[in-house]
Amino acid sequence: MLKKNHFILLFSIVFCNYIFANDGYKLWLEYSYIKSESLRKDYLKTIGKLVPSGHSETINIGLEELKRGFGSMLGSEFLSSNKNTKNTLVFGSKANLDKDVLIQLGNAFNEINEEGFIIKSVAFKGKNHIIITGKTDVGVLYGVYNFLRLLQTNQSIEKLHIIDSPKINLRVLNHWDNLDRTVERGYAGFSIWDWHRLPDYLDPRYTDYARANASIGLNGTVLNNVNANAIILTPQYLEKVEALANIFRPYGIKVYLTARFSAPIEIGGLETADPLDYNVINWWKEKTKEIYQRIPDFGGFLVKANSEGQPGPQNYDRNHVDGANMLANALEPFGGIVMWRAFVYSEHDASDRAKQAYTEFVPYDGQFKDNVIIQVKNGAIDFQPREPFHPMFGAMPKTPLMMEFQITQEYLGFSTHSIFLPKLYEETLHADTYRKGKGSTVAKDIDGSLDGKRLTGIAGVSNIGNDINWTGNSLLQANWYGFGRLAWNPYLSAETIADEWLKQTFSNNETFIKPIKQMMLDSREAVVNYMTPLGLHHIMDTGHHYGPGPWVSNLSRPEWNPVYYHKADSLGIGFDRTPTGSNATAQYAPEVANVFNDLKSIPEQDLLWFHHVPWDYKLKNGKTLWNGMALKYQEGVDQVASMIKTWDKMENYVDVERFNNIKMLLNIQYKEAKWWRDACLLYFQQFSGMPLPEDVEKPTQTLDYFQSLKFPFAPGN
Ligand code: GCW
Repeated sequence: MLKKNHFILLFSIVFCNYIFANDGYKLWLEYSYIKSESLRKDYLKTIGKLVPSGHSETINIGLEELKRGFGSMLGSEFLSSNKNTKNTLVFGSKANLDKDVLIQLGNAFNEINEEGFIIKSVAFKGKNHIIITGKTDVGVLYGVYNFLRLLQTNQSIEKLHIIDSPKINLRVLNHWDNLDRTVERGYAGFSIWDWHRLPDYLDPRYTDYARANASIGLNGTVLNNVNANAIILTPQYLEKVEALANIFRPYGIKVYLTARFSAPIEIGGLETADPLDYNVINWWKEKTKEIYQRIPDFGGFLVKANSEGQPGPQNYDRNHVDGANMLANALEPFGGIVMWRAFVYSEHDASDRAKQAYTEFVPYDGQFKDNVIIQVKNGAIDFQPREPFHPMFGAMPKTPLMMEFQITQEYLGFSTHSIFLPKLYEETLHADTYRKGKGSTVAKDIDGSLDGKRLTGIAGVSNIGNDINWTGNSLLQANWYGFGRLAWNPYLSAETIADEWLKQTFSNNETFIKPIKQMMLDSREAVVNYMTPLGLHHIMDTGHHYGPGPWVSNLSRPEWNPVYYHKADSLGIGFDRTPTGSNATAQYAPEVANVFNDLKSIPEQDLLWFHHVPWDYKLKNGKTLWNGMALKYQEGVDQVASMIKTWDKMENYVDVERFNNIKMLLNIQYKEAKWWRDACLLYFQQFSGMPLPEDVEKPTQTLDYFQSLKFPFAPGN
């Protein structure tokens, strides 16, 4: 017979596991029980009965989400207390609201777009109500998640009057997922799309993915890699895509596919993929029709053409406009769009790689069809820890430009390095292009307000895989979250995002929030410091891009070699992109170019991106370039050491599982930060011929050792 203390023991084992085990799967939809009784009581009193208006899958998802959120945050009291109250929480779209309710909302609907929402507290007929509404059911769902966020972050829900709409139309994740489930540049396991078992086996994770995206306002997903495989467009695979689209639809998420330009040859049996060829045009028209028969709200195609060996219109002496417009014509009758990537650089073009996209695209401004949007990476090279904004932003006033950020950390230490990317995103979005005078920020080009563009978009290359916690490192969930929040509103600050993410994901306790928020906000600069300080770039080891490789110089294409980017020699270091060098600065507005060209005005963080300067060049702090650079590397290492210290103090505020996940990864990051520092400084020292300043730790190994390291199985390659 079990004795009383056995029960206690059993209970505490179960209970402890419940409290202390958390694999991170729930992301920011943790809905932790609200510990403050008075806050819980306030919430319970104010919310009252749930009254959905209208019937749809989307409204039902909203209802289930509210029940789940309230049940979990407010506990069983929620179910009992709201029976005896007169208060209600009414949610439904405009068309389904009662007249009494509508009157209370006045003109608010004029202030939102199709995906926007209104959350308002009103009192009438002696009762209090909270209304969550929008023009569409999906708008209502966004409102529901926003309302839940208020509780998750312990905010007041009295006298609510929130009116909000997304500022950007297309808010999409790009999955670089291959059909064999490997993920190009993916560091969180394999692809979550189980193509083999689709369409019959619908992994519950697909629904959880859709929930997570809807909760931050993302409304599109490109399922497959931009280095595309035409097989995704065959009926066998389209049936699988259709199954995913059906799951995502009620969450407001559209499915897009990458279109391999040579698909008419590979799966269509044609001899050419020339975009002006009648049979090719027709093939794409028929293929598009076939897709829409299955998926009536299919979003459209994302295309990487004539880039890094991918086929494209230039194979047939045609140009980007010919290629993009041909696909756009096929999609137009169904309302689909083409996202045509500007990530191009050619082995036949000897000019500075940083100039090539602008040179190839800007002359075509105004020539693309209305349903084409050009997808431009945040910087002109390739997702580096820091890049000046891409000069194409602001430079094509008649062409919609879509931002492409990388959420996965190809050049940023993979999922091992804890870095909070909204700091990087914010820097690019706030950058001023000066195309229409001061204040012409990149964000204003992206949201269309600078030139009155109607089609607007932003894409993030996903960091999601089938690891239990989605992103391999629990802290990196914040980058998926933060990308979504900035896609909704590119003017949000990284600090706000860190604050709300931490509260939803971990705890509202200020003793935890304050130091960890600061740690996140500083983490991006730490990575820049120990990898590529002062404007250095693309010095990662080649191919896999894991770890330092500034010495690599033997690859066939010059611009694949790190030496191409840092140009270190006995005289100095850096890439001269001013008029005395490649003159890439001329692609910016004169106000910006002047700042970059002049050593007196260039921000030091971009110094070596734009200038080749001598080793004894004087930095603003009076130190020589060599000493300053060495100290930056050391600073980066020290910053990671302090991240570890900060995290170690948090043991009592975080469940064991996530605490250890992050702790172990931070320790690896520390090792790798030192590796970066030592390898880069030893290598560059050969050119500077100068000793390391005193405050820089002695290298742990020789340069030969670092150069001998090989990583044949580095992930994501
Ligand atoms: O960053 C480079 C990557 C490639 C990638 C390419 C691109 C999908 O090394 O892996 O290909 O950019 O963005 O197309």
